[in-house]
Amino acid sequence: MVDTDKYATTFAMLDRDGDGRVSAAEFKELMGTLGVAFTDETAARAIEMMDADGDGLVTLEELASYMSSPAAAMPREDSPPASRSITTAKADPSDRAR
Ligand SMILES: [Ca+2]
Ligand SMILES: [Ca+2]
Repeated sequence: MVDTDKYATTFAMLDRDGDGRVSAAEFKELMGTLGVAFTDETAARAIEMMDADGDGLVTLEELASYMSSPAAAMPREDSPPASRSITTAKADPSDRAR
């Protein structure tokens, strides 16, 4: 189980139109407001990394499980997500007790 509450605020920031899903465009826009210039491609890649079911949109649950996974890291330009398949899905939840 993932503590989605912990990421609800972050998710709300990302989900600019409030439809419960974050698109690459929304991600890019958010990064832009944070002063980080993301290209469409970089934003799409970041979404891909978090998009567990591959529908191109990130839900709060996907964001939460991505953020709480040990593999969580910002996308690097030299490491396309396709080459780092998520095989640790069943790994120890490594629950960080507060
Ligand atoms: Ca949205
Ligand atoms: Ca998805």
